[in-house]
Amino acid sequence: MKRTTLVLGACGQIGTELTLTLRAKYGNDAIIATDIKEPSLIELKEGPFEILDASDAMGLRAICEKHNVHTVYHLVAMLSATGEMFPMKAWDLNMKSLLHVLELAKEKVIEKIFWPSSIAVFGPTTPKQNTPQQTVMEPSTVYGISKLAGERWCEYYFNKYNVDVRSIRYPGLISWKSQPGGGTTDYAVEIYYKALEEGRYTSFLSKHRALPMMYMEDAIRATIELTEASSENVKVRSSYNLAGISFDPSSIGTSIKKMVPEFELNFKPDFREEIAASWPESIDDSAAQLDWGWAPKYDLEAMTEAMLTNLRAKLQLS
Ligand code: AKB
Repeated sequence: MKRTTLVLGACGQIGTELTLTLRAKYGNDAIIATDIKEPSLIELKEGPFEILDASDAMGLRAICEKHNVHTVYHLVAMLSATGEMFPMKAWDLNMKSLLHVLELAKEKVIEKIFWPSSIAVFGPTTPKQNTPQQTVMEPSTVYGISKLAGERWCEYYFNKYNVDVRSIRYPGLISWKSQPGGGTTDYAVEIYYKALEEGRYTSFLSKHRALPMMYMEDAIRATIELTEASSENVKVRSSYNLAGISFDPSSIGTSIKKMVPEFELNFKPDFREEIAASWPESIDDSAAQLDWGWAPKYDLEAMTEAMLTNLRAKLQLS
């Protein structure tokens, strides 16, 4: 039986696009999609799909054995804003599911893992501009604490048990095919929907609150490039810094206005402002550039054009 690739959290913002991209590349049957719920996007059912709670160790093992899984893309997590409402649930889900996958790799049931970390591993004491790969890391959210602990576990399993685990510290991700949920950077997706549907948006982050962000196409490419890079080039086994675009609500508003001149942007910061204020504004990703050749393609203007064009078609707006 051929070895397959498993996506955990295939119905999520990243999981949806990663599953579709991997299936286009390797064929539907080579990619096993799993999630705790049935997919709303019918395309996800065009290949194998299994209902799975990623914190269920036995269920996960059974699916890996049944499908002879080689590589697991672990994309299950409770994000920063929801995590602050349900701290214990966030810790439980984020840690348990990762440790189950690491154990399966240690036992050689599977061979390779991709697991996402986040800019949330950084905190208020981290340098804000051009945040280095190695720096002060004192996260102030449960999500950030769980991601930092996860990074330490990944490096530990690599050093102790030779587990082939790879990871990226994702910035905020912007996509039109699937929506994010429960993150602090979600405003940068909502703003495009509201611009087209209502012509106005009220940002829950303040006008000049800049954050590192990335268009989904770049993020998916980075994810696959790192996972498929030859092992000796993957020198960081905790998680790689990854940079795309850095912008604040005001600049994304200006870029939208160029294509939707009537667009009106207002600001009403809520609890997410404090989370955002604890994160970097821009990221130094020279290690990713050097080790596995990372280079983003999208800047703010190119992303805005892609988002508005694709969303117009998706929402059937003229
Ligand atoms: C969030 O806002 O929680 C996520 C992230 C930056 O990891 N998008």
